[in-house]
Amino acid sequence: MSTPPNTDTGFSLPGPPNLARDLRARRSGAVPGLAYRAAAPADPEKAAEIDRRLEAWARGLDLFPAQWSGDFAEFQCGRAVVLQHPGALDLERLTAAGKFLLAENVVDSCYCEEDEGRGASRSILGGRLILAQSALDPYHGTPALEAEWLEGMQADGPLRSYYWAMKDYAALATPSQADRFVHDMARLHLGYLAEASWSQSRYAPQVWEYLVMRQFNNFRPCLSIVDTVDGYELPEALYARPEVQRVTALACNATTIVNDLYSFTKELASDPTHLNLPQVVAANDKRGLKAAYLKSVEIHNQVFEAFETESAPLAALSPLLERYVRGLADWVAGNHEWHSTNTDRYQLPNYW
Ligand code: LA6
Ligand code: MG
Ligand code: MG
Repeated sequence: MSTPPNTDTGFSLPGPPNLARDLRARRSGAVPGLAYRAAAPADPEKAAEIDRRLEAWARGLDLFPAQWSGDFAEFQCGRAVVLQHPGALDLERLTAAGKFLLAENVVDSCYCEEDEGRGASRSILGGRLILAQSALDPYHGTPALEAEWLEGMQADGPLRSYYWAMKDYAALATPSQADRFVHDMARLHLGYLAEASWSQSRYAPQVWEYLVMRQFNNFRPCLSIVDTVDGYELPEALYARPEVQRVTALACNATTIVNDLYSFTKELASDPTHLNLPQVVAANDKRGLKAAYLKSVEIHNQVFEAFETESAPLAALSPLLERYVRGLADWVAGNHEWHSTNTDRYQLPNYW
């Protein structure tokens, strides 16, 4: 990682105003000035095969009504996991990652995001999420109550998707890897609850408070499975070390701030009060959305650079750690590529 990351600064020297250029919305490509690494290109055949498997799985479990099929295609789940896991051992493991990605987005969409019109409601979110957590982290009690729980886990698409995705993952992962994932999902659900609570009470967080919430409402569960998908295990004793936890969190935070930057216009259009980093910076700094957006790019870059700087000495410690931080870096790069090219879902603001 000795080469500098890409930073298409996009900033030009002052010159005569170019009205035509200023009026043109900048619709695709990477955010100017954003630090990122190029991802390994995704094999379209592989992505299409994962999508076929995921769509058949989703249909078999009746995860969503037929009218959402277009949204499934637009999301490009297969392409996402192929980009994010270039070292995947096989298609089975990529499909397991895809099932989680799909399930996590079904839960986010159906339980959390009220403006998406899929029945999400903040006031009942806590009760829904505790049951959803149990789809991953089974209930233990009397045989009769366990049978009721099992039946309850089939009640809706979000529960079915979590339950069946976890069954497949647990068959591929070690018990420690499966347990690690369960805990990262509990963190995600805690983040969802804080987001909903602040939205309901119209709380305007400080930037650091927002980023704490976003460290939990985060892509971390996706990065939590990089070793399983690549077919090895980073043992718990290494994973738990504070410096490994720190680079893991930095990678997860960089990649989640990337979502805030790419989904900024989508979220502004659907709900002008939707919290994301540029919005929170704007509310705190009171210098407008454009200045806030550019400052958010800088915050991202510092987090991204800290991940790169601090993961290099860890990679030098052991081949397992080298493989693990490479898996994190691959996920960050692949996720950036997916966001920057998924122009059906995300468009950039006209700030450059
Ligand atoms: C997506 O952000 C995100 F970061 C999540 C933690 C939710 C999905 C969870 C996974 C994959 P957002 P957008 C673990 O909810 O911008 O802002 O695509 O999604 O609508
Ligand atoms: Mg969300
Ligand atoms: Mg977003």
